[in-house]
Amino acid sequence: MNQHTTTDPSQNPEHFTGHVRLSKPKTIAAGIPAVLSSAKHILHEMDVIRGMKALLQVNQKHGFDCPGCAWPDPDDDRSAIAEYCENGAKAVAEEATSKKLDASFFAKNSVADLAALTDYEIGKKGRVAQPVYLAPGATHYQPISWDDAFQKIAQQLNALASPDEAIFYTSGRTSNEAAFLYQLFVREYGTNNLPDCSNMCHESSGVALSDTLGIGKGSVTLDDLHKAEVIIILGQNPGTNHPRMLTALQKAKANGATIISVNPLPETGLLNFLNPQTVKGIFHIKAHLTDLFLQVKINGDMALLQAIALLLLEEEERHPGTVFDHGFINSNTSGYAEYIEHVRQLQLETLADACGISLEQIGQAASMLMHKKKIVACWAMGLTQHKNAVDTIKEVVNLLLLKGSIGKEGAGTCPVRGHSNVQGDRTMGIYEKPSEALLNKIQSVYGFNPPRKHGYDTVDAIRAMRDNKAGVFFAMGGNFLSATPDTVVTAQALRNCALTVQVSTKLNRSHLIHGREAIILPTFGRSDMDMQQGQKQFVTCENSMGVIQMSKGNLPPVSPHLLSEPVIVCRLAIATLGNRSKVNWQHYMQHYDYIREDIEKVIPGFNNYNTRVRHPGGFYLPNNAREGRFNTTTGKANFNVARVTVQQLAADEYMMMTIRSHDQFNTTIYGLDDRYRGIYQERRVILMNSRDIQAAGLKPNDVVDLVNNFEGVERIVHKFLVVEYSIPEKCTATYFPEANALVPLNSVADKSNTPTSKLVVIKIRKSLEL
Ligand SMILES: Nc1nc2c(c(=O)[nH]1)N[C@H]1C(S)=C(S)[C@@H](COP(=O)(O)OP(=O)(O)OC[C@H]3O[C@@H](n4cnc5c(=O)[nH]c(N)nc54)[C@H](O)[C@@H]3O)O[C@H]1N2
Ligand SMILES: Nc1nc2c(c(=O)[nH]1)N[C@H]1C(S)=C(S)[C@@H](COP(=O)(O)OP(=O)(O)OC[C@H]3O[C@@H](n4cnc5c(=O)[nH]c(N)nc54)[C@H](O)[C@@H]3O)O[C@H]1N2
Ligand SMILES: [Mo]
Repeated sequence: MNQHTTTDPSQNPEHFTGHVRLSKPKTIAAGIPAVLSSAKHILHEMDVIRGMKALLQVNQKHGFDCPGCAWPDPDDDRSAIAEYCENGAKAVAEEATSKKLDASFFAKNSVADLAALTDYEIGKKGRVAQPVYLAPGATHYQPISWDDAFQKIAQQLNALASPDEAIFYTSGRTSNEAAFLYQLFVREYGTNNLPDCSNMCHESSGVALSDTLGIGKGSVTLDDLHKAEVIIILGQNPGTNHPRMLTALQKAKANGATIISVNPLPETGLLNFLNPQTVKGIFHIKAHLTDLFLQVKINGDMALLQAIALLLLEEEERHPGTVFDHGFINSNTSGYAEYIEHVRQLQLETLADACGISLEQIGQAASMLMHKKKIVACWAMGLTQHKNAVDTIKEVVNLLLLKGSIGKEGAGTCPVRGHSNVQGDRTMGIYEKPSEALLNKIQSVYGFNPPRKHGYDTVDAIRAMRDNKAGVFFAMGGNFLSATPDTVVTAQALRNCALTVQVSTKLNRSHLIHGREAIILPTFGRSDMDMQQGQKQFVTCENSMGVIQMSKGNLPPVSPHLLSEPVIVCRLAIATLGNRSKVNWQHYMQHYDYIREDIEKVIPGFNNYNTRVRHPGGFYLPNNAREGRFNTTTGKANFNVARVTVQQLAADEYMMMTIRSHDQFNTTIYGLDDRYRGIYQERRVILMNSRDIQAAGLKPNDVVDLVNNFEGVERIVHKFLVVEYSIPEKCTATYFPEANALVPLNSVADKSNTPTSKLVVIKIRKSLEL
């Protein structure tokens, strides 16, 4: 049998910190400890003045968009002192650090030395301060001029047998301006190989919502959330990953909303919240958020939703017209009869078994929804990263359609986005499967014929590099190696390339696992001041609710040798395409207003872009589902029929979900504590149910190895500490990215090709070597 083990620099070193401390999970999120934690992270990275200057600008109407999550800012009043959260402060501290990596750092530290560090240690080194180059066979990165760097990349790109042998990845922090230019360059160069982090994130939401509602984005505004009667939150941990959402939930509660949370873990922020930005919060008056917590089994959501639908149907049949919104269903939907026929066949007990929720609690959830008409459903990675993710999200839509809860105030879909501009990057055309409409528009505006063949998404890009079908890998941000599944396979894929290039703010493991040659191009982050031709520039971003806003950094960049992402793309395009190009790249570098003028010509919804985006608070993009129109193949909102499947497990097998701790942003590890879950100073942990620990002959604090076996390949990660936790039996949790080596490349969601990072089947073995 093939074996993929992890004693390889593509992984975090397999050792413990030796300082682990466990306490009871917290019952209340935020409050004063959150404020203290923000201050600690800021002061660790920079002096007080730089720190305050940065924080006072976060998410202000004339400031910069928080480099953390994509949660929207209030349209009206923003807290004058700080419209940010603890984890936003950590994101700013991490980015705006005054530590920098110059030539002497790279001369002193070999690539192998750096790869032997943990992700936490690598990230704390500081900002990359000038372009660096790793020659074939070299052990150290060395300085390179920008011109030489662009020449080397251009040469390699132009030497490929076909443009389809190059891959251009994007992470989700890239601004609209940079993203638009990047996809334009890539398409003029000749390929649609534009994988992005969305492929691993909300792709399943995009596919499900496009099929059912005709738009791959959520439909609600922040105001809808405030006005909802019921909010269901599935597979999301807002207390950690979208802390400002708690303020919106608190406001909704004050207006009378009921909140139902569906999660295998009793996540702290979902249960109770102390708002540190209000007087009540400071005086410790907590807001109780969740009214009903359903501790579902991993991937039990579809069964739960169908069980609720069955109870609603039974009541509707007893009292016709009291539960379902027939007016809405008749005029706006398609597939109702088939869907109801399917629900009628369902067995409540079987569904309850499949999701692990008692009949009593399912009944409570159904009665909370029964006579309500304004429902918002929020979800994130707990729904999207499963084999049946697309169908599960369609099941969420089914429920909203039955209740007429779409296209009206206080109701709708709320897939809560991850990276701060991941939604905007898609709007700008970062997509391996571009629409014909976009390509035709590019052709008519620029006069070149963009390639029509669809490109590689993230999983297919890894396969192509693994199989030597691609030779140049270029990343606009992100940490491809550590964020993707099957780390050992991805590492080999990157090593197969002739050249790997990373446009980055901070050092990460993707710089250390590289192609035959490698280049790091250092760039501005959100908080950096961007001057071009003596004029201060701003960029724009789209948040989770489709609001376009400007973002203007105000901190002096750590080094004079950084270039902005838009300028990097323009200079790369000039170096690569030369006279072949029909695009005036010089013009775009002079002032970003010129980029926005052309975005307006190509992308729908951006009319008067330069004027409207200068209005404080920006503007909303059109959203057909919000307006109650459904641009689907049927012209209506579509019900979907799907069958529940239950993961079969042998006696010694478990389901494992890979989740985020409170001290990380994806692969950037801010610190080693997961404060809300009561786990301190150690990330190599596996959360298990106490009965499972006992049945497996283990004890808390035992050291175990985790093994996945998929399609005849064994994947192993060593040395994880067993932690007893409130989680359903047969369900376990580890942190991303330490456990990514266990996620099989071929284990993906149907239709969206998203890796199934929330359900990996594992075995747990006691470690032999301690
Ligand atoms: N501070 C901080 N903020 C972030 C990020 C970060 O890393 N740190 N990442 C950003 C990004 S890119 C994203 S996509 C979002 C991620 O935001 P989340 O989706 O909240 O992140 P995860 O930690 O992956 O958490 C998934 C949640 O789903 C639950 N879950 C897992 N499997 C299931 C399941 O089968 N069913 C149900 N109902 N629940 C399940 C887990 O217990 C966990 O609470 O956050 C964004 N914001
Ligand atoms: N097992 C498992 N795997 C997962 C997930 C999971 O839940 N479980 N979640 C998935 C999800 S939801 C996502 S979104 C992906 C994330 O995948 P990525 O977006 O690729 O990863 P990040 O860790 O967010 O990238 C961090 C790096 O981005 C660079 N960076 C930061 N800011 C900027 C900037 O402004 N410009 C540029 N050019 N670079 C910048 C820094 O160098 C930093 O090291 O991971 C996915 N992988
Ligand atoms: Mo994400």
